[in-house]
Amino acid sequence: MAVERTLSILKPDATGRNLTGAINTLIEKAGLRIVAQKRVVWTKAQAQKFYAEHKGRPFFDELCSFMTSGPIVVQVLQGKDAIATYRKLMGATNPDEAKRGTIRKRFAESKGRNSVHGSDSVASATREIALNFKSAEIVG
Ligand code: DAT
Ligand code: MG
Repeated sequence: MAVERTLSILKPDATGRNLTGAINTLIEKAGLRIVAQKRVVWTKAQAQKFYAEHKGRPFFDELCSFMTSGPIVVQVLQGKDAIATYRKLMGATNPDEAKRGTIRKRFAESKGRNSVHGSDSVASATREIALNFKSAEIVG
C-alpha cells in the first residue's frame, strides 16, 4: 500500500449543481486528503491537451466542449493507493453501470456528464497533476 497522489476533477455538471462540498465529503470519508484544490475554467486548448489520449474518439469534441462549459474544481488527492481508491469511489464511467454508493451512481447525469475525473495510473496521475498544479501549490 503505497501513499500516492491522484488528480481529481469535479466537472461542470457537479459545480453547476453546487455539489463540491458533497463530493469532497465523500472523498474525505474515503480516507483521501485534498492536498491542492482550485476552481477554474479551462480553455479549449487546455481540455484538448488534458484529454489527448481520447483524440479521434467519437466523443472527443463533446467531451472538450463539456469540460470548458463552466467552472471545474481541480484537486490533488493524497492517500494510501489514492489512484485505485478514488477510481473505486468514483464508480464506472457510465452511471447506469456504477455501483451503489459511488459518486457517479449518486450524482452523474449521463456517461458524458459524469461529475468527476480521476487519474487511472501512476503515469497519468504524474502527467495530469503537472498539467494543473505547480509543486508549491500542493501542500501534503
Ligand atoms: P473515465 O472518466 O471513467 O476514466 P474515459 O477515460 O474512458 O473514462 O473517458 C473520459 C471521459 O470521456 C468520460 O469520463 C466521459 C467521456 N466519455 C467516455 N466515453 C464516452 C461515451 N461513450 N460517450 C460520451 N462520453 C464519453
Ligand atoms: Mg479516463
